[in-house]
Amino acid sequence: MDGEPDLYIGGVWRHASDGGTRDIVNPARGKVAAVVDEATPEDARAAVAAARTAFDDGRWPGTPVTERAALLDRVADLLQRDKEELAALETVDTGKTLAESRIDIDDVTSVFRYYAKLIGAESDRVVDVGDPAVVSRVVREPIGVCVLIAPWNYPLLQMSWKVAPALAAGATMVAKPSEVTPLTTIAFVRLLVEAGVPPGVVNLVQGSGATLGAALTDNPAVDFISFTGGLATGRVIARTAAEHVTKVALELGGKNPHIVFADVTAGGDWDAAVDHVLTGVFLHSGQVCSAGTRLIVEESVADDFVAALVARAGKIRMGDGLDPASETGPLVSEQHRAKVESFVQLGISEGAQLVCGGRRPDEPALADGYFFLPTIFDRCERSMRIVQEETFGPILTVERFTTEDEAIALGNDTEYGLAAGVRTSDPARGERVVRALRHGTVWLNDFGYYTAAAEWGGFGRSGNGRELGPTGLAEYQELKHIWHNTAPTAAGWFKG
Ligand code: TXE
Repeated sequence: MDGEPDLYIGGVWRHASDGGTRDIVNPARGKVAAVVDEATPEDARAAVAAARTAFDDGRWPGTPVTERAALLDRVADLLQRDKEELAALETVDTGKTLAESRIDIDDVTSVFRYYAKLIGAESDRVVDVGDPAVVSRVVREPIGVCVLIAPWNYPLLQMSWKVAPALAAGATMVAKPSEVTPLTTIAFVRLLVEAGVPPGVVNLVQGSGATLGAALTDNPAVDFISFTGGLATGRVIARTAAEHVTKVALELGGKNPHIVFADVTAGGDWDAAVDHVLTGVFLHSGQVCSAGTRLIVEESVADDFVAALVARAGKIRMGDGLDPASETGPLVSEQHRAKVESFVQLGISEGAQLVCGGRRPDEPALADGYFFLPTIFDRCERSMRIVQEETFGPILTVERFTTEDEAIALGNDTEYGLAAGVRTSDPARGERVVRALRHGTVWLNDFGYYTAAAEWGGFGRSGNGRELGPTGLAEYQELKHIWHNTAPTAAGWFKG
């Protein structure tokens, strides 16, 4: 950034080996905000090799757990010290509002604090094998060299969900942020260095996935790949990793249902339901893997519910995320907006009824950014591509149901399975429906919340593996069973 080297390999900040750079665009203004180094495959291979050396010589896996935990806590302190700076950088890079970026930095901090505590509390499992002479225990060891690939919608947050448990576990790593949004990850790695991460333990390369992908994933020196991104890329990575039998964890987005029963009027929670459906889909202009993009609403209240949504969607204030008056920002890039626009055309051609948005805003002040209005399609059918495919934009589709079974069937009619929401005033129905839905996170009378202590991940093609929680740490660990015979005698199996 600004002429400083941005690649961090083997404890040294470097420019790209071929001197290449990339322009990073502020999506609210359509202007270049920074120029960063663009790694070559040679740089990526050097980063993996550095992580391999740092793992194999034991400098991090051999560091006592208490020291690793203390380092994570120091990182958390530094994140809070630099919170405003990091939040502003995230806003410039992604377009999200400053309020959202600040929440992201707090989340990242809490993830570091959580794993600092968790790693300190872990203990070996003693197994009784029925022989007092044998001490048998199962211990956790770091998995080795990890490649951490993150997307552009929550750049620092998603990278930290990987880096924090990897560091806690004693693994070494190569971090590759999205080439669209690398700025906060570069700043974050500087904080890791300041906190005292030894050379080679965390390495950073940024650049196009298509160019760097093979060097990072088709590489026998890598033990684990944690990827968050699109389904198509996830498939490529899983296929490539299979060649080396490299363990892979994938978070590949979703097409998440938000089911609203007519009884939401009964308990007076109608307004909360409307509000959560609205926020669930239009926050960060829909660029959220768990966005509630499929409204599945009971027929008897559907017209009123959609009317209430349309009224509020029309009032959402779009603007530059740095402006405190903005409630939501632009799409991340011109290319991504073009993709969202093609989905709108698709919805119209499939016969869905466009009742709101579907175009760019008129305000001249927004003309240079990649803004797109909150969009609602009513009268959708489950077979439509606009209902089944992830648009990753501010597009809500509306389907209607008449029975609970039908609502569940619609909610499960997706190849994904990341998240779902259910709104009902009937707790028994709520529990029934929540248990019947095949999604990794299900919110009952709420939407969008998560915590460092609870697992995050998907069923179906939303991926495999989990982040956060104890399982998010276990991803970065191997289990080893140690059988120690303290009084060995001959087995006597062979008599000769
Ligand atoms: O993602 P990619 P894209 C979905 C969303 C979006 C679609 C495509 O629907 O429209 O994915 O977005 C790196 N080997 N999500 O194209 O390509 C890439 O450089 C190794 C859902 O931007 O999956 C970036 O760092 N890495 C998602 C990361 O993969 C490769 C969030 C993600 O980019 C690579 C974002 C390769 N061959 C988009 N190709 C979610 N789960 O939240 C690319 N990359």
